[in-house]
Amino acid sequence: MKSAMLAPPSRSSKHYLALCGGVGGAKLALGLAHVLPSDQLTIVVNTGDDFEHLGLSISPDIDTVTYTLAGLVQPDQGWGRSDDSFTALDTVKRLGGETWFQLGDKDIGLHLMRSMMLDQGLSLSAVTARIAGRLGVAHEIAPMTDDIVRTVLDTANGLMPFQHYFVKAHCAPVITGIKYLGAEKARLSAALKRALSNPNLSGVFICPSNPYLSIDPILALADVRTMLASTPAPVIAVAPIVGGGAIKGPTVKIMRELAIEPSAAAVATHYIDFLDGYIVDAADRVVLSDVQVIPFEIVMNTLADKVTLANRCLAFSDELAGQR
Ligand code: FO1
Repeated sequence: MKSAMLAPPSRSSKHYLALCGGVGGAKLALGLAHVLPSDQLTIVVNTGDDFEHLGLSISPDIDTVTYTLAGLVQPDQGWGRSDDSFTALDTVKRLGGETWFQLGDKDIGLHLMRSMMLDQGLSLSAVTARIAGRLGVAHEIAPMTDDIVRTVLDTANGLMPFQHYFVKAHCAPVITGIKYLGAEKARLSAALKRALSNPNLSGVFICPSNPYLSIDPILALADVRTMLASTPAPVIAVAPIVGGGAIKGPTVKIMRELAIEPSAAAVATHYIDFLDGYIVDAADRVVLSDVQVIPFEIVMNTLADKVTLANRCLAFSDELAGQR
């Protein structure tokens, strides 16, 4: 819990930062984008899942957030484009290429453009901003870094690249550790640095993404944990676990394998050096000294759920700032 507190800035000058991964995080990011004007929100996305595949530069979490905010995401799976076709991948299969990573035709169009712009020397930040703008997203979506960081899993069979573990192997291998290769030397993206040092920063929201696979790569960047611990803005996390089960994905499996009790409380403890507020499901009784915990409906199925939770996050940040 931080002690240095500033008087809250006037409403119109407030700025907020959301840190997120893919599907779960994108839901809260969408809610925040619905309730905040575009100049008051920066969404910084994990790039540890990025990889080069079939000659393309793929940034799955950035694309999930972008498609979600653009209203283009495939709604059942929460990633990829809605109404996509797989003609290109059929050809890849016929020619003996790898098809374990589902790339739709519309999605491939985006990856072609990203790959070309990166090859031309544009930064991932510039490419992300250009794509989001072209798809009609007004809010700022930025990678955590323009440098290369790659999440790899330590398994009994050696190190596995993230997408090989997550998609190709369906998260089945038992993991003994996680590494974020390149993170210690990677520089923060301009958007992340700007948001964290913005004197009007009024709240940082850690979205309900996988703490170890999606948020930790961001926290592994030099100085991010220290900057979160020292910002006068309240830092609030939304639990990715409800009643001891992950809302989505392998969070609980990973926690067990890393010998961490799979609970909402354990996730808060993971963030304890910078956390001011924690939003949990009413089923989870979490008591933490120096962190205010509030129960709320955190499972977001509908747009209304996302907007309601986003509004609660904003009100909570006001409440915490007001207590300082
Ligand atoms: N996730 C899967 O489980 N299977 C896939 O084939 C898959 C393809 C894919 C293509 C583009 C994209 O942007 C995301 C895609 N994802 C797929 C999601 C992604 O692998 C993960 O959800 C994230 O990396 C974890 O946040």
